Amino acid sequence: MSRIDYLERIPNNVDLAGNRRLQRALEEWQPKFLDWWMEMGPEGFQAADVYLRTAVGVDAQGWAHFDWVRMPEYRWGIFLAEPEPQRLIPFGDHKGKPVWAEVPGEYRATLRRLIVTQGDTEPASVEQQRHLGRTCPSLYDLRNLFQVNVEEGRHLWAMVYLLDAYFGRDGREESEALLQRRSGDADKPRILGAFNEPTPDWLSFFMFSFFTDRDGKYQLASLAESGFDPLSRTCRFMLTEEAHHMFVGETGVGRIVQRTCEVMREGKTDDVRGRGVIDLPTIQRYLNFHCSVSLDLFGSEISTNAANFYTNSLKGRFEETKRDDDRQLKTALFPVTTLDGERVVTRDEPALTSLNERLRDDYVADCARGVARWNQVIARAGIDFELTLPHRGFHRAIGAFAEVKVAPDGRLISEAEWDAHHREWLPTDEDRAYVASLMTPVTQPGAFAPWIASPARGINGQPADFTYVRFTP
Ligand code: BYC
Repeated sequence: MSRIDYLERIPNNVDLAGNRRLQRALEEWQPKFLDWWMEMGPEGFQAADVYLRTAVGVDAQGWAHFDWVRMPEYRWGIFLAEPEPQRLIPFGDHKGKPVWAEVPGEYRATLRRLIVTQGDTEPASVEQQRHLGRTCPSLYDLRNLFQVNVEEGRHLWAMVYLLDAYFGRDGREESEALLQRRSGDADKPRILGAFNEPTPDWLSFFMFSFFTDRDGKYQLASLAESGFDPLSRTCRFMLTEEAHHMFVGETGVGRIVQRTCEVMREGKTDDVRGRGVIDLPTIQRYLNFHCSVSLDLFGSEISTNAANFYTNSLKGRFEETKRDDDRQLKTALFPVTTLDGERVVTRDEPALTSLNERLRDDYVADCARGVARWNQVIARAGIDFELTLPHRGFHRAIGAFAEVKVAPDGRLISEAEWDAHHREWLPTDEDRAYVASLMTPVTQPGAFAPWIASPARGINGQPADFTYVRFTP
């Protein structure tokens, strides 16, 4: 397997030492990144020793090494998946030609925009989560939060490498700007909507990791098909890390659901707010919120941008190489759920301009599988309740549904009906205050906050009472 050189100031498997100009650019950016990390990264824990995994190779097997690290000393680096020999462009107008090792001049601006948009989400999520350590439900969860955070930091490095290596001065300026924008800032916000929403509590964090990180999976998988090979290889390795983030989200919500169900059974009641756990309707409202803002991240149903990304062989479909159509889609159609006047309809649209929607479909199907697993937890407890994904038109700010009000069940409704009912569908101030009231930190090894079940197993096979984070006195 291709080892990563850890003797370098910036660990990498891209022979940085052989490219002095690039090495200098990245070494100039490194202290700025660290300043950003100290200012905007996990608050209050920069001196703690955390049991973190670090990539030591880029193979699917055995790529991670676990050890104690202070987060500012984490070895953020540049890791690309191994090149596929003789890889050919899998789709679009350039299908069948050798992949590009350099940026084609005519696609420079478009590619830069795609890479910046992706890169911007990574520091944004760290900023959104920076206060959560203070209210961790356990050392196990605290460690998982920090693992996610350092890896999002590494994903920023991944995009900055592409910008600095392939986009010259413009790229270096973009790399600086990625450290300047701030999640939720009125003057210099992050680019995409969901990354400006606060993540105030751990239920939000787990929902974000389930829904929003999963958008990351689908966007990265589409970019991993790119004809621009360095982008493809970068995204392929990022996907390996991303899987853990979604695990954190899915098992986090699953453990909350499990604990709630236990308390419902013990007390033979669904009125559990007085009993220190999060009631299922509140979990549903958080789900509705995070699902809908994440659906927005796929862009409009009909998008000429998406068509151009595909036609230019820059951004493919999910699992593009497994599709057995012509992979150019010039005459193909795709069923798109959208608005027709006052009605929600599904109608055939040109496949090329529908690519955002197609990716959203793949995403929704994946989300549904996770929700079904949560419902198994509820069913096993013998409780008559089902969590459901809201209709894709619900609470949207991007695309056709942004213009109208849609109920979670997909009915188009009036403003008055929305006003009368939205408190049943989205987290209310009371919900958020209640969830916040449960967020008291638990830091004894092996202990868990009363609103969340313990995990099925420890990280890297560690025992239940393992001290995942050591605080310095
Ligand atoms: N908020 O043609 P349209 C992750 C803009 S998450 C604000 O439909 P397009 C992660 C759009 O930019 C994955 N603006 O859009 C997860 C466009 O502006 P311009 C992130 C939005 O281009 C957790 C205009 O509206 N990766 O990795 O087809 C933790 C017209 O829209 C939004 C990527 O996003 C929005 N939600 O599709 C950490 C991949 N949506 O160009 C990390 C790269 C659209 O007219 N990005 N707009 O000025 C893309 O592939 C595309 O840019 C998008 C949008 C899918 C985002």
